[in-house]
Amino acid sequence: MSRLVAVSNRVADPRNAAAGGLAVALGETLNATGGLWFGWSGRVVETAQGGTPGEGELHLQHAGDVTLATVDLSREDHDAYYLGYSNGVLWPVFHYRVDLADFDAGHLNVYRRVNQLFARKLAPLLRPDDMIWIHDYHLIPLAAELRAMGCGQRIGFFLHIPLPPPPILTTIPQHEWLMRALFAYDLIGFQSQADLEHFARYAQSEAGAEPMGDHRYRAFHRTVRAQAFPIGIDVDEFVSLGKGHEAQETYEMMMAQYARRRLLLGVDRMDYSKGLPERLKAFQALLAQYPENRSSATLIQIAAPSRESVDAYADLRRQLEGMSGAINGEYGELDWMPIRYIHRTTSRRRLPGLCRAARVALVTPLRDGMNLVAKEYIAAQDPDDPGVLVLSRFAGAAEQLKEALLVNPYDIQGTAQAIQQALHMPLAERQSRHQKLLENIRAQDVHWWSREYLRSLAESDQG
Ligand code: GDG
Repeated sequence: MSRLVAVSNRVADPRNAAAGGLAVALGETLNATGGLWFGWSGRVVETAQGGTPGEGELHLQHAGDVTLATVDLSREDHDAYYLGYSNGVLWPVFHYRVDLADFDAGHLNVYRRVNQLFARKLAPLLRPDDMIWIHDYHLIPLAAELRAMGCGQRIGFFLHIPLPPPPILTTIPQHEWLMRALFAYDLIGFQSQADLEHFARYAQSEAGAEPMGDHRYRAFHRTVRAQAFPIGIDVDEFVSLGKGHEAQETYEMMMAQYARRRLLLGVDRMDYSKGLPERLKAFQALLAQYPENRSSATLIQIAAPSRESVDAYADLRRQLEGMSGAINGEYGELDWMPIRYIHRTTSRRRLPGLCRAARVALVTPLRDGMNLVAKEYIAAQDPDDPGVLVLSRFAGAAEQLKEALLVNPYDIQGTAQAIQQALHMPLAERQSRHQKLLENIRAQDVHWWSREYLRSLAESDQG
């Protein structure tokens, strides 16, 4: 088997299961092939006033048989590449929020420069028969930069976020350059069929690509294979985390507090794509329309801090604080508050217990590549007495999780009705829905995802 070289904005030690989904997904193959994981070190180096941005220093570290190679970024590079272009243009537009994009040409130049820097640092570490797997929107042009330096290895890309349809994608002033860069890969992976269809439409209408069968498209003198590989979770890991002391303790604490009440749960990064204000409005509508839920239903909303130096995120925080305060003020009782809003990260070891104690999970993003919380909630349930997943039709996960209660998060009344239905769903229906959902997330777990992707990359014709 070829050595796997993984590239992503952030790098984690694959021996640490708590490092997250990607570490688990890539860890197996990285370990088996003595692989290399390359990315930004997470360190920002201040440059002297008036000084030029520094060339990032390369750090090599060993994590068992895996080599971690990371590069520092200067303050200027980090701000324009990470905050400015990746999270100020690509993140909003790819989540259909053109209104939040700041198309500053200077940011694009730095985005390109940082991708060139990564290519320069990575290329000397590569071997001729390596298989390279690049992740996410921060690194779209990396393969093109590597090709320009003469790298002929197989290179695959996986986009963790949605790809919007052409009328939205083409609002990016440099969309042609960006999409042309995708054709430097041998395989492009998307989260959903919808994203793949958007790519195919763009390739045909904007780049004149010819579909060549077997998921292949030819344009810009290169052939690329494009397929959907919905990412999953490590179900067994999450189940066993649920048996741990902290998860059990959390479950028991929640059950003791909510024995007579109904617990609803939302767990998200604080991000405007996650539909948090709409979710609070739907919960408010539930209390207004179905008064039996007053003094009874409580929504715990964890909004883990994220990208706080981007303006849109600070605005969202203020909005959520205002809304949860107003709803609690209007409906709260001496012994009951409708919303428990927590703007802090919760320990991962507690999450399965919290999920298991919640009768209903609200996973209602306005747009989401996949959404792993939906899958974690299913994995954490007691199959004999499972809770109900209310899921946005605009999450990639909705293509797979058909037995969830699918909602349009913009439809506040419709979402409130679905929550009411979830709260009153009979046991037999909860069990049968949960069983099918669990089968689904087990069949397409994170190990399936990386296996399928790497198999397809190994099989794709080069160029
Ligand atoms: C991107 C795409 C795609 C959340 N709050 C806490 C916490 N979390 C954990 C969850 C879950 C993960 O973070 C979030 O994953 P999501 O998939 O829900 O969302 P993004 O972060 O936006 O991820 C997304 C994903 O990439 C993978 O491809 O599914 O569509 O946007 O695991 O449990 N974990 C802890 N405390 C928290 O407060 N410990």
